[in-house]
Amino acid sequence: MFFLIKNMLSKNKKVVFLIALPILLFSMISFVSADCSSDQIIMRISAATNAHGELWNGAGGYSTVICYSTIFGYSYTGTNQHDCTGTNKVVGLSASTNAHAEKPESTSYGTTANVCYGALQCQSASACPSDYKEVVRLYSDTNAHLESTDGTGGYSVKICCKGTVLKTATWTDMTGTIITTSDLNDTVKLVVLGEGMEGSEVDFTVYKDVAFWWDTKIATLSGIASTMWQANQAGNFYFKAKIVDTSQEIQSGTLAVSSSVSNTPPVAVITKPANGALINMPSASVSVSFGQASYDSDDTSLINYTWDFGDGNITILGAGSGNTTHNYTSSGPKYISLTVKDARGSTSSTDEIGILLNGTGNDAPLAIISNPENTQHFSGGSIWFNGTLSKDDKTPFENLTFTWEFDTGTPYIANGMAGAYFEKTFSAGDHYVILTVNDNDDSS
Ligand SMILES: [Ca+2]
Ligand SMILES: [Ca+2]
Ligand SMILES: [Ca+2]
Repeated sequence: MFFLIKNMLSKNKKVVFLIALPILLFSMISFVSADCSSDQIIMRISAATNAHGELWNGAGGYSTVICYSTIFGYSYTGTNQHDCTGTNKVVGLSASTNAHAEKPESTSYGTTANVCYGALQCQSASACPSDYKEVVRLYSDTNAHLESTDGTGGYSVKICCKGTVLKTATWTDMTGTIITTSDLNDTVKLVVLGEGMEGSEVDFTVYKDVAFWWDTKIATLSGIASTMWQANQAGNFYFKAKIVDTSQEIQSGTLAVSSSVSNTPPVAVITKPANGALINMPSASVSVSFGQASYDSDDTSLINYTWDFGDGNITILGAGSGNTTHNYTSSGPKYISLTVKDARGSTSSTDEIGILLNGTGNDAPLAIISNPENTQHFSGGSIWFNGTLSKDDKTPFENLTFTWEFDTGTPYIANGMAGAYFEKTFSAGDHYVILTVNDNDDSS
């Protein structure tokens, strides 16, 4: 058709035609690059189906481009994206251009012309798992022609890849609520979100924003998608997060830390079972229900509950009721403690109770000091010691021997109520006391 026109045209018109040809070529090239910039090209294939393949920069200049940003819906921002890391192989090629392909699990082509990209994790499948994207298809596992994901050949070996990309970096409180301010000594979370990041380790670096000078590096932390930092100085802070072994880095917004400490620690309260409860254990195990009514005066929620059941088992519950059950497989006295943490990372002091699991044999007595409380402060005067919640499975209370050992002076030893409840005077300073209860029946 062009030939016919050429012969029919005058010399002037022929010149116009010769100019039009390079314009046409230029617009074809720019069409491809507008769809996929070269840094997003995973590889090229010679046609939409029944195609040979080449590397992203293969000499064939194949027009069908397998494009990261098109497939995943966002651009890969890391550098050296075409380097092979050992985990980012997409397919193997028999040569750098005009090549047959094999699935990423196969190694018969060696490593000279592997298609690799960014932090992709790829596998072959007949259908891609839901968290994977189909990138390209092969006719067979190896020595195969290729087609694009919209190719018409219906090729059965799908190359399925997961992208990894950082999308957002935010400061949150311990409940995950995004924050831009905190008070001094609050614990905050540094959180990154992205795609395909499951299990990826992230390096976090906290910087202090210093006006008219270089920003100061404050802390280097790491974690899987998030980490925690105690805001231990006032000022404006931001963090950078980088996926380990990749060049992908993202920067957060500002967290303004005030100069005042305002967080009141939460209070742990065990409500069930009652302190000093005797629970019968007629068989080898018994399930005990634990209830709590812990609270925090200035945070809306508690983020975790740490129960120590006194038999070597500890359970940490996340936000929620904080109630739990525990199955004991040994009888005798058990000393249970609860600590809770608030949304700004402050931990309560420990609430403690003791219970006696009454097994079929003779069990050791339960020793409970219900006054004074642990770490209680007194301003002079005498102190009443109360061990009346102590008990044994067989020996009556009046026959139990109470031995109170203090940090100074001789121990106080007496039976029954006289041993469980008495008054004593101390010098100023820190003191401690240890109570031992003996059932005079081989257990204490
Ligand atoms: Ca609080
Ligand atoms: Ca018993
Ligand atoms: Ca006993």
